[in-house]
Amino acid sequence: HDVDVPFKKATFGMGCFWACDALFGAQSGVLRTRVGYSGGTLIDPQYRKLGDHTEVIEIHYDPKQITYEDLLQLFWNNHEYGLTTCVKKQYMSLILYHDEDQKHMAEISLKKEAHRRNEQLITTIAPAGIFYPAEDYHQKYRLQQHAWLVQELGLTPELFQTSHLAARLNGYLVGVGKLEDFEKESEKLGLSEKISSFVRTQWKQNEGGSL
Ligand code: MHO
Repeated sequence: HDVDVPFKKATFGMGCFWACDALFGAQSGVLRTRVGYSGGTLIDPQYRKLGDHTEVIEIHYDPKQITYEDLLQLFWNNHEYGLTTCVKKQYMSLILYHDEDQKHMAEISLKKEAHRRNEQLITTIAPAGIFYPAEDYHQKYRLQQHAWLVQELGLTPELFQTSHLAARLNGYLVGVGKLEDFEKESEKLGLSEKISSFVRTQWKQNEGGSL
């Protein structure tokens, strides 16, 4: 279920975290993802009591396969409510950096993006603080809509936050990533033919749709 290589973390808020989870989960170089609440001060936020927190995704990535710049590009291009209108804090555009390099790259990329769009962007860049994982039912939300799949793969609530396989399938099922990548990795992931063909069909049905 997991891939044991050195990794870095990236944390972004860009709208409802279900969509981000799917978007990043199927990018090559992304090892695992989890969704949660961060950026605010309330202790132990919950979905129904978020306080000043934002819905965010925490990505673990292999910097040899995907760069922080690549992740930032996906960030800029996939906001649920755009980059210019203020939305409530729950869905704000937020980059939480994990080190000075990330801070620097985020600042440069914000400037470039604002220039390219010729607009003032509302994105906030801040240091990553405490990340509170969201409730189990929010993790790998798209995958969890297929109970039989969850069962056949032996996915537990804990694995929803740590499993490489869960992250990949959660994206592929809604048509994210490349089908050829899926074909290449389906064997490595140890998927049965039944599961592979189901994922393939879902990918084709959902490709290019909303996440
Ligand atoms: N529009 C979504 C928001 C959920 S997301 C976890 C809904 O159906 O409630 O904020």
